[in-house]
Amino acid sequence: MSTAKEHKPVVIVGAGVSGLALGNFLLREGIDCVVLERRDRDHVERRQRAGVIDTRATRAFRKRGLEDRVVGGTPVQAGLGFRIDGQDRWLELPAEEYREGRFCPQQVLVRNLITVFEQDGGDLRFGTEVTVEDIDRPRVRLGDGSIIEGDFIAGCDGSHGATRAAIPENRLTRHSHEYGYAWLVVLAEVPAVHPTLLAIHRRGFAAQFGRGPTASRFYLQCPLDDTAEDWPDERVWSELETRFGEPIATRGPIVEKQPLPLRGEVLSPMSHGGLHLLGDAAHIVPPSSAKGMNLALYDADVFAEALVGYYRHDDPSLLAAYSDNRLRDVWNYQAFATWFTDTVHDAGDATYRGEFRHQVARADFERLFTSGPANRLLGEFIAGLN
Ligand code: RFL
Repeated sequence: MSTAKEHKPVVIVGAGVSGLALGNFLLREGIDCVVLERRDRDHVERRQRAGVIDTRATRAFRKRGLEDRVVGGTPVQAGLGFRIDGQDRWLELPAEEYREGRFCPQQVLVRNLITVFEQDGGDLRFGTEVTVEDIDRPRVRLGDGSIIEGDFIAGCDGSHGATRAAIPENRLTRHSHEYGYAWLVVLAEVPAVHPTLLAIHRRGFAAQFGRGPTASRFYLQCPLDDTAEDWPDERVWSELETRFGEPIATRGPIVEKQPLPLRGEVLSPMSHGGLHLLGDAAHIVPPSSAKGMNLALYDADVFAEALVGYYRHDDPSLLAAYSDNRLRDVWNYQAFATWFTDTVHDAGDATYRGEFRHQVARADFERLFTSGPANRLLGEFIAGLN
């Protein structure tokens, strides 16, 4: 086993959106870093999840001259398409805040980030499983036994990664929330008829999101103990048709089907000695809020600024404030995620949380159509500008 040792100022663990965005941001600033990823390139480039880069995240790329090279896709619509008990209702949202967001599947963003990072001379190593040896004097071990020491470790390795696991339990508080239901997450080779459609129905929430020209993500609210075997393809299609109140135009192959319990989580603080957490390693929001990928990008934006202060201006204050600043923002978006998720689910199937919550959610939902301030607030959260 090799005992080779190298030094990199910033050791980034994980080549998902947060790690790759951070790597690119640092490269633009001339700050040396390495991105270490345990999976192979093909796996990382094919992983399908989010579909929208919001206005604030788009701006983080633009201010560094990366928007044209990294952010693909068409502008998002200035509103949300709902189908409530089979009736269409279009919720118009403030157009100016939306204009800069893009429909861009996560795997397209990741592919572009990898390409740009490599074109610009970045050090990116796939197939490299990392374990963290020390977070106070930052030091990681790679699968071949070699060591990399750094000034900082950026923990960008998701909720099951090695960096959060390296933090002693007595230095960390985990705040978590279970929503009490799951989504059956379905990926199908079917073009999206509607770019985004959210169905509120007595049988449960359902949604469809386009994922590029030939694929769609469908989501079906289901009980926590449901398994993929409970949902043969025929049941998926017929339940979607019931909740959407229309036939599915094309029933293409279903390529992925898995239940995902909806939950929220925040790890506090996000900084521990030389280790700083970003993205899902630090916080989880339910996919219903469409904020997980975007929060990961906000973290990368703020952490990169902090490192620029440290290395270029000899000013460690932003780094010292990173955790507090990010946690304030993360809780704000957890508040949005909780409210939005509760509202669109409780307004449908009352069997999970009762008729009282159902009526409250219907009232909350109606306010979005009748109150300018409520409508604007939703628009700001969706754009990432609140
Ligand atoms: P990632 O993207 O999971 O990347 C973490 C990377 O770390 C690697 N890794 C390691 N590498 C080296 N050594 C180790 N020991 C390692 N351990 C792990 C992993 O292989 C991986 O490559 O985390 P990051 O960067 O924090 O990004 C977070 C986002 O990916 C996530 O929040 C979003 O995908 C969440 N999400 C959505 N976000 C949105 O903004 N809008 C959406 O519409 C949306 N839809 C979704 C979603 C997540 C979903 N799932 C599967 C949970 C829909 C779904 C179904």
